[in-house]
Amino acid sequence: MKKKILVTCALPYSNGDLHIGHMLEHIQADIWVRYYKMRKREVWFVCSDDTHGTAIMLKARELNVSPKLLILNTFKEHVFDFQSFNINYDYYSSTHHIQNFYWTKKLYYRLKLRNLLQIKNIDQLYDTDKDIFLPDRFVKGTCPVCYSKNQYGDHCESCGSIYKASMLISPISNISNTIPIIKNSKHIFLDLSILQKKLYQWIISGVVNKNVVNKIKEWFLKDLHSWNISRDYPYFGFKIPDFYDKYFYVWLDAPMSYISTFKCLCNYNSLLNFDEFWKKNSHTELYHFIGKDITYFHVLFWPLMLEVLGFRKPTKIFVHGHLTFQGKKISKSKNSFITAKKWLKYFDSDSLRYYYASKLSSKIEDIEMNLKDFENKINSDIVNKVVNLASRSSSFLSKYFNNILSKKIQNMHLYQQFTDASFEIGRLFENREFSLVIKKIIFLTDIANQYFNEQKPWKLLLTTHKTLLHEICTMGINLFRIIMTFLKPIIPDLAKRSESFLLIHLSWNNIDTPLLNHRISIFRVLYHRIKVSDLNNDLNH
Ligand code: NOT
Ligand code: ZN
Repeated sequence: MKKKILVTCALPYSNGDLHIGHMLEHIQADIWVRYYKMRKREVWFVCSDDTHGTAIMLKARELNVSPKLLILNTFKEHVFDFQSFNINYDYYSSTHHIQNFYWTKKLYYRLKLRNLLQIKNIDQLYDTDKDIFLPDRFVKGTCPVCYSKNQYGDHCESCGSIYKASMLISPISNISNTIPIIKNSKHIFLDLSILQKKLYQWIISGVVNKNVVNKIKEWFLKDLHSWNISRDYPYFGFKIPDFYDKYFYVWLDAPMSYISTFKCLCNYNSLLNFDEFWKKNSHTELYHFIGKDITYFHVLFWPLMLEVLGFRKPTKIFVHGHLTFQGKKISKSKNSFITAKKWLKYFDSDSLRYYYASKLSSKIEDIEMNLKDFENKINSDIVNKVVNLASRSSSFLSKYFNNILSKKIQNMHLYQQFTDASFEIGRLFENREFSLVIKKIIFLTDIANQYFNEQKPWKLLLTTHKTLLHEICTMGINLFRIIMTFLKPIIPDLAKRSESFLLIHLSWNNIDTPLLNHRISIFRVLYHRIKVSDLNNDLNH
């Protein structure tokens, strides 16, 4: 019996639209999940909105709405966008959900019970104009070590030093452009020594990509002190039970949402057993898809939380690189900001899914979105190769054979060569080597089209070669069917249209038997050629 699987993606923040950079991860995970579902594995896929923290509070102020209204509206938009890209979550929740509050409190009480929390008095920068304590990213100043100007509150990009924001020289608040004051307040710190003692071996034992392991060793060398898990009022988040004006830091309750969202799914689906997935020696598998920028939280704090709760640890953490556009991280470059909705104004979702798949691997390198390359790839692979195969075969079938496939195919040997590829393609899907999946599929598609060219069905005389013509076109349709079966996890919309055309359900398990003596439907254009000039014009305005 194959193990059951639980898959998560990183939680998008509730303070803005989803853009195509977010989609990279959700598409990557969704393809993986769809593949396993197609192979009849039991897979559950969950995620939620990340609703707490200073950034969300400030965004709500800017829009002049309450944070609760902001996260509610954003939630609807995010759910809509994910659906539009066929990201098929079994449950999508919110970190503000009561279930998540329950788990966050549970974690807190466990931490307390194990004596892992300490109260310390610390100095922090306070913006008197906006009345908030400034998170490190919201303040800039001169590095106290090398005196470089314009450095963030936690580290210097010029000399690499790490320091406390209160040590910055001439600090300026990024929110109000005023000089912050230093204010002292009590905070709750989580003792991280348990990491060194219990978790180090586990963390470097192969749960993450090799390149990431070196980074982790560096973090351990630098000494892990303690982690501040509280924030002062005003803050949007969950209140800490024993204090009247303290809130849990967003990064404490966000990971809890992996647990609480799954719990919501269990409440909704009574066949699912929560403990089976989360208990210590669980026989299920747990996978997290994340971007490289949040590795720190997932390999250090997250397993620590699981340890304290007495839960299982992740099977693997899949780290990917960022999406870049003209060489810059997409979330940073203002005029190239392509939201999910803007994308769908110009193209369909399959096109983005296909393009990403053609570039994704198990490595953590960044991925460049190049619009010209995108246009070429979609038009050449999907339109000229894959769909062309169906269209050229079906034209004869409808003209002379009433859209009914022949009783045998012309080349069983070639057919088997295609079905045999399913082992390799399956393995590549499992290892997240999607670019190689596409390479292999396009290689097969080229062979199929070449087969058709060599047979020259248009030269066959109906009077003498009708059966041969029938079998060649049936062959073409059958190869198309195999190709679309392999592509189904990547481009589900085109797969659906192909199913309506072939009048079958594309399923991996029955490709060994060719489709014969079967009526297909009239061919209608399955995919339209794309052009990127309109989006380019939009971006340049
Ligand atoms: N909202 C965060 C981000 O960087 C991701 C939270 C992931 C959740 O976009 N948690 N954990 N662990
Ligand atoms: Zn410096």
